[in-house]
Amino acid sequence: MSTAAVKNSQYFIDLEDQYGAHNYHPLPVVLDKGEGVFVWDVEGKKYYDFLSAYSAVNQGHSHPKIVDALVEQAKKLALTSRAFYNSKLGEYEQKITTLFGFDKVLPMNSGAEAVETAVKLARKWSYEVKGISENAAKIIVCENNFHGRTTTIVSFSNDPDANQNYGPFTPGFIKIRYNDIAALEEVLSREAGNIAAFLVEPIQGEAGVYVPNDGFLKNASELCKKHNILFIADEVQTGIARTGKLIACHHENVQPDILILGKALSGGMYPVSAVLANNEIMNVIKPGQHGSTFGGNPIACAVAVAALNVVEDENLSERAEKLGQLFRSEIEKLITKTNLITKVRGKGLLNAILINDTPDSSTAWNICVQLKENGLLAKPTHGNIIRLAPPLVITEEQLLDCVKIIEKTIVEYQK
Ligand code: IF1
Repeated sequence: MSTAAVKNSQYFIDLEDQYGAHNYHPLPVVLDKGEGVFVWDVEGKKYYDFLSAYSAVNQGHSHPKIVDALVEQAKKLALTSRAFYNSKLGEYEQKITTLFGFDKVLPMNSGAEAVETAVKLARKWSYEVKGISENAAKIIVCENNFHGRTTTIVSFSNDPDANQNYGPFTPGFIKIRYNDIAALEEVLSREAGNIAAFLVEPIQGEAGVYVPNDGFLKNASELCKKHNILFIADEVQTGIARTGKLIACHHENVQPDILILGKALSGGMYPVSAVLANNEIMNVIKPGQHGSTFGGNPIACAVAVAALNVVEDENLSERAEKLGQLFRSEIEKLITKTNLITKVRGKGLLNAILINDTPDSSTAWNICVQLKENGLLAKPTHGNIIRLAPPLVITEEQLLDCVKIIEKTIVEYQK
């Protein structure tokens, strides 16, 4: 065979299959290029991206302003560690704290690291400020949560894929049903004295874009306040304009005690995550007590400032709100014409359609393969649900074009 083997999709799939750990089962498409709402595979086929790297690419692929920030900063200074000050961190910290309304930020890289940081911060606060006795602090979490992949985080997952045979697990977590204010009240009335925090996703992403009842977040945050418990919002996926507000908590005028951000904080350009809190909480962590080699590095700071500026300059929250309503109303129309989709739900441009089949059937997967053939990329999540989350820079015309692709795919699939 000639040495110039064709580097087609199959070539790259085979390489990953042979040399990479099998911890993912990707759709069979090999992406090579992205711009705005579009991605292209190695054969040059163009797709609408309706995953946005799990809501990391809210600002669109390779946004020129974010690319420029990355390139300029990479040429100048990439990494100093936190052993020294750098000329990018302070202004980034000022920007993010002002925008989200907190005294301070603690910069990390991945979402999971930021969740870990929030857990450590809440525990430390609970011993040093609230006065819980040593090692007794508990954190309330929700069933079907997804907060990342570290050993502590999977310790409080109830998804067997996430935690089976990864034990022993970190103790100190109490699980309640999501969207169940009575369950929260019950735990708090029983043992609020030993509880540090309530950790919650404002919309459960991995569970299938599960939106809680109106008032749940507000009531939960008020209960927490009443019992001197920190309300921690994991907005790694819902944050940064995705749901039609800067953070999903703003839909209910809730300001969390601790806010966790990641993903779109960098427009997906670079791993950048953040934990925000006010001084009374954040000041319990002293020099040497937490950190990260890369957290707060100059590239991350430059990229995040650019990514946040794009969110503001291009009114991405308002766009997500308006286009999300349009999208759901269009899908509602489709539902009247098919029995393959039973429901559309979501907020802003974080939506999901429920497929009319058993949770363990492969219908959602097969539909996603067909969507791919028709030029739109989406991924099924738990229980025959398809998450639909395009970059927020999508235009109304493009969105309606995507509705047509979805409709065509569903109609074809039924035949
Ligand atoms: C994967 C899901 C999305 C998150 C919330 C923390 C993290 C995530 C609310 C951790 C990450 C990702 C990870 C990704 C799949 C993806 C996901 F399907 F698993 F649930 F987005 F919907 N908090 N979610 O959603 O952030 O450490 O990954 O930066 O492949 O595991 P990370």
